[in-house]
Amino acid sequence: MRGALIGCGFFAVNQLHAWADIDDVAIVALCDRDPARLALVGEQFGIAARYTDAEAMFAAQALDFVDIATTPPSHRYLVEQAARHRVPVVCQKPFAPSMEDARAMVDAAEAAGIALMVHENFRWQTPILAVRDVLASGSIGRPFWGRISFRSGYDVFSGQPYLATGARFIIEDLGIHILDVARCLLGDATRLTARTQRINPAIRGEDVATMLLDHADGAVSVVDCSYASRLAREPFPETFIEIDGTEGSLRLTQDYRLGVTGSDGTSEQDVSPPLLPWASRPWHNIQESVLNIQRHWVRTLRARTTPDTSGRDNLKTLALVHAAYESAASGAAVQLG
Ligand code: NAD
Ligand code: 89Y
Repeated sequence: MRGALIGCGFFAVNQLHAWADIDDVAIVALCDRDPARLALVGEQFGIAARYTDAEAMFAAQALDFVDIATTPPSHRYLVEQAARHRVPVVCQKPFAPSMEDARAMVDAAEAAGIALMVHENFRWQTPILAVRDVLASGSIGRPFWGRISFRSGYDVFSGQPYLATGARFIIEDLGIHILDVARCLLGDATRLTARTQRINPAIRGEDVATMLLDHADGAVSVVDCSYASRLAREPFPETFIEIDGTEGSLRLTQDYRLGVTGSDGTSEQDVSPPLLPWASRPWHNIQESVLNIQRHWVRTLRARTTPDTSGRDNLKTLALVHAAYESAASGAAVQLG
């Protein structure tokens, strides 16, 4: 499969390493409007076909897919361009700055008959896959309560300086992942209530968010995230999960320990992600999920099936993000359609 990547920034390097690990897939062209970034990443990965303009790349290259790794303001324009060229597309999260843009992107892909997957990778982390397996086994029964929690004091601004300058920060950047994990584990939400705080005075947006979700089948969850939490042992980028079910409970705790209590008693296992050769701690958990989601994309593209985090599916995750900001602003609960 011949792929191209647009946006050779901070995170795209992980995506390029992961593509290189997948058999029969080659990234044959790169695009970035910044010539210095384009040259640096092109040299690192030995990719000679380089473009500063995506239209020129689509016109010149025969592609089986394109991977969009730019920040959200360019996502709609680039996804619609890919759709015009009938090239299947993977697009980084956050899918779009507005629901209107996101719906237009889904419509454009469906009208062109191309696959569209959002690179929503946290649900593909090895420890979270282990939690999904426990739920699927039925050993804790029907989940009725959950907490999905990501609290850290890690300096994300050094690698991603734009995160400090936007009016919105943690829900849009990080909360989106754990809201997606909540959906994936406990099903779609019907109502959301949120509170936000800004603790770090050096940034513009909120860096703490606390959300309460009502799920369609009756479960309730607390989804909370913080980049203002100074902890005894920095857990970045681990997501902690607590789920209580009718027959037992599970707890995913620090250092990737998964405890499960069911009718057979309690067990605990290490569900650490592997350290891939190109990965580095503490990012290796996120980095391995990039490989997992990209493998999923290749499988679904070959089989002509719909990826789990398709553009249409991701509208529901993005709706939770927008509902959270709306609820935090009004103080009221937001009903989800
Ligand atoms: P970045 O700013 O480092 O890189 C973006 C690159 O895109 C830049 O080199 C920029 O020049 C280029 N670009 C922007 N608009 C372009 C256009 N129209 N045409 C060509 N090139 C263009 O950003 P980043 O930190 O790498 O983040 C990129 C995306 O990845 C963001 O949406 C971010 O939220 C996401 N991200 C995801 C994860 C994850 O785990 N899924 C982790 C980190 C970042
Ligand atoms: O951009 C964010 C993401 O998607 O995962 C972690 C991150 O890099 C910083 O919050």
